[in-house]
Amino acid sequence: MAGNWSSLNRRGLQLVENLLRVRKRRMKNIIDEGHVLNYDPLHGRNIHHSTTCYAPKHSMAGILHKNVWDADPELFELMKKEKNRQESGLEMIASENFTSLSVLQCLSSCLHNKYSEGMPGQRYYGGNEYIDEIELLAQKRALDAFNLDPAKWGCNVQPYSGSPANFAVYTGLLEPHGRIMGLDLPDGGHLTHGFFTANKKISATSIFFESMPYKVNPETGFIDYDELAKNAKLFKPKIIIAGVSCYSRCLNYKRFREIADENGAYLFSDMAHVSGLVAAGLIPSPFEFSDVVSTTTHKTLRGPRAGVIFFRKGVRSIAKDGTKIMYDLESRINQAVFPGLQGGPHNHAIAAIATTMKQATTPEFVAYQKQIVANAKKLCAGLQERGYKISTDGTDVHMLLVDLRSFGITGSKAEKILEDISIACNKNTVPGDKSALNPSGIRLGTPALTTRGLVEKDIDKVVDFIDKGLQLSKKVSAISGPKLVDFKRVLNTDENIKAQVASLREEVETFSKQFQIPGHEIY
Ligand code: DSN
Repeated sequence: MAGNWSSLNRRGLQLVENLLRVRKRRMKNIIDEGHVLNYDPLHGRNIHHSTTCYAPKHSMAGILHKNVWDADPELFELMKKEKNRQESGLEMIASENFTSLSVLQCLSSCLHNKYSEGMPGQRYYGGNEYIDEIELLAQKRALDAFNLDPAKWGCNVQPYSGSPANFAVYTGLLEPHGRIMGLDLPDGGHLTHGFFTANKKISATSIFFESMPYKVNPETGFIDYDELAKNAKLFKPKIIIAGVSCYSRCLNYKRFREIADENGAYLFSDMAHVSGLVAAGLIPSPFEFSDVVSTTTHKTLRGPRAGVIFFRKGVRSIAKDGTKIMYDLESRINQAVFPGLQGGPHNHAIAAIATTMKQATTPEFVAYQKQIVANAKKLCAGLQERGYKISTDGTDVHMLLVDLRSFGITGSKAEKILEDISIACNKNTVPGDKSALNPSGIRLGTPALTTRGLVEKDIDKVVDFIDKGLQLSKKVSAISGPKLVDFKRVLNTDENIKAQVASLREEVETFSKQFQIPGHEIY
C-alpha cells in the first residue's frame, strides 16, 4: 500500500486529496440531511448497512430514502409497541412463530418489486431471469425438505397463504358444487375445509362447493373414522380432507386413504400446523397416502406467511385392461393458482420459502422440532398435574386443547385474563361444545416459545403463570357473574383485581424478556 502511495506523482497526490475532500463534504451533507441509515432509534444504537444511501437530487428524495421511523413516526410508534408486546409476552398461539433473520431479510428485499405472473420459463413479464431461478430453487428445496422424489411429486410455491392454497386445490380438482368432507371447525378443523352453520354458509369453500363435515368422538376427542367412512359412502365426496387447526393427535393417513379409495375420492392433506414436525420426521407423513398436500410456511415450519401445494405426478392407477391412468394434477393445480385465483406471485415470499426449506433440512431444525414436542408434552403434563382436563388426555404434536368445562371458566374469559397477563392464546371449542361463539376451551402451542429458547424447565414456570392467571379468572368471575362484558368491566375497575393482574403481568414480562427473538434487527 505504502509503495503505491509513494509512487504517485505530486499532481496525482493532489487529485486524491481533492477527491477525499469532496467525498468528506458529501458525506457531511448526507448526514446533515438525515439520509444516512445508521442510527437505530428503537434500540438506541448505530447499525451498519452494506450500502450507503445517496439522496438523489429530485424532489422525491426524502420520501424514497427515509427510514420508516423518520418517514412515518406515527406508524413506527405502533410498530415499536407491537415489537415490545412480542418481546414482553409469552406467545402461545399454536399457529404463530418467530421467523428467522434470513426470512425477514428476504421479505424486505428487492424481490418484492418484481411481477412474474406465470411459471418459471413461461412468464407474462420480462426481466424474470433471476426470479425464475429463485422459484425453481424454492420448488426443489420444498421437495427436498419432505424427501419427495421429483418424478412422483411436484409443487407450487406461489399461493399467498394457506387459505388461497386450499381454495386453489378445490378449484383445480372440483367442478362448482363438487363435494368435500373435512373435519368440522368446532371439532378442530379449519374454516377452509368447508365450514358452514345451520343458518349460514360461512367459508367460501361451503358456498361454492358442497361440504359435509366429519366429527370427533365427543367423549374421547379423537376423530371418529368409522362415522366418516359411513357418511362418505352416502355423500360420495370427490375430496376428503385430512387436516386440522386444533387437534393434538397424529392423523391416521392410512385410514383416510382407505376411506377415500372406497369412494373414488382424492385424499387432500392440509398439514399446515404440523409441516415442521413432518419435515423433521417426528410424526407420520401425509405424503405416503395423499394425492395432494398443502401447507402454510409460517407455523411449525417457521418461514414466511405463505403457502405451498404439493401434487402427485405419474401413474395414479392401473385400469382393469392394464392401461395406466396418469395423474393430471400438475396443470390443474398450477392453473387454479394462476390465472385461476391469483395474480403476480409474491417473489419476496417465495425466496423466503426457499431459505426456510433449506433450514428445514438441518440438524438444528430437527432439534428445534423435537423441543417443540417435548415442551408441548411438558406443558400438557404440568397442567394435568394441576387438575386441568386436556382434550384427548394428551398431545403428540405442538399444541394442546385445555377443556375448561369442569374448571368453570369459559374459553373467552380464560383468553382474556391470559392476555391481560401477557400470555397470548386462543379461545377454542372443545368436543361437544354447542356454540362456537361461546367456546369452553383454550388452545395452547409451543412453537414460538421454543424458538425463543424455552425448554422443559422454563415450561414449568409457564404452567405456573397460566395456572395463576386461570385461578385469578375464577375470582374475577365470582365478582362479575357469567357475562364476559361484566368480567371485562371488573378487570378494568376493581382495584384489588387490577393490582393482582398487574403484579402477575410484571412477573410474566420479566420472565419473557430473558428470551431473545430472532430477527431483532428488523422491525
Ligand atoms: N388460523 C390458523 C390457526 O390459527 O390455526 C390456521 O390457518
